[in-house]
Amino acid sequence: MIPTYNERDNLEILVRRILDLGLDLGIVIIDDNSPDGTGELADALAASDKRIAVVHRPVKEGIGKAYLAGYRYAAGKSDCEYLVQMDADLSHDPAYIPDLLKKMEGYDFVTGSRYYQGRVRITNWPLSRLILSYGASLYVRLFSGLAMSDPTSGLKCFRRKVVERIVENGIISDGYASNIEVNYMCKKMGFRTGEIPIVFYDRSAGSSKMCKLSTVLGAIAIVWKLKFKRFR
Ligand SMILES: Nc1nc2c(ncn2[C@@H]2O[C@H](COP(=O)(O)OP(=O)(O)O)[C@@H](O)[C@H]2O)c(=O)[nH]1
Ligand SMILES: [Mg+2]
Repeated sequence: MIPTYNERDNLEILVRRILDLGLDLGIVIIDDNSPDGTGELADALAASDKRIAVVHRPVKEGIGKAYLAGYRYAAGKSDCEYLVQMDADLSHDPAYIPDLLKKMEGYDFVTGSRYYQGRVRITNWPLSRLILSYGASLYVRLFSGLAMSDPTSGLKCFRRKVVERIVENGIISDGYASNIEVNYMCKKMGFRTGEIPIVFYDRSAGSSKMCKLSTVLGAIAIVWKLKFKRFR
């Protein structure tokens, strides 16, 4: 599952690299009516290969809602055993997909961690972005009790039963805090949670959609909101 907003220069390269893995998989692209034509490119890719599907959302409502649309799509697919979620901007190397799937043998939910065992593996990020991300991971661990080295990572793999439970419970966050929320939810629902180390490559094409202020506020708030949420 790949959420996209203005990723025309990255999407096709990513899709080719995923398909070149030779795995038994399908790709679903969740596009929020990108002004740069990413949605049309996704349609053209889907028309050329039946393993590719596109969910078009009429307006940009944030990555949390886009993720939820992808989870809904996967939850309804009886032939979907695992769902891998990754960014479109080539920050998440598709070569990690086999590693995620291997790790899933003993887990229900696995994340790709940029801070595995305390070592930072990120290329080309400005220091301000690294401080924000690492600070968020410390904050989340301290106040939510989540024992994960990278609770804001967007690279994740779920068993379908986990995705179904997420859909049933819904997601409160609109933005990037949704990654924290999903991790917390999986833990609260009692799923076995694992991690693999990954190197995160900063995007070389297009631009980040993350607004630092709203992400910080969203991350601070979600940890406390979730303490009061009951999960089904
Ligand atoms: N569908 C959709 N995708 C989004 C939205 N915001 C971000 N994305 C996608 O989510 C992924 C991560 O966003 P990105 O801007 O790279 O965030 P960063 O890597 O944290 O700076 C990329 O594939 C984006 O295109 C959104 O509102 N809707
Ligand atoms: Mg990115």
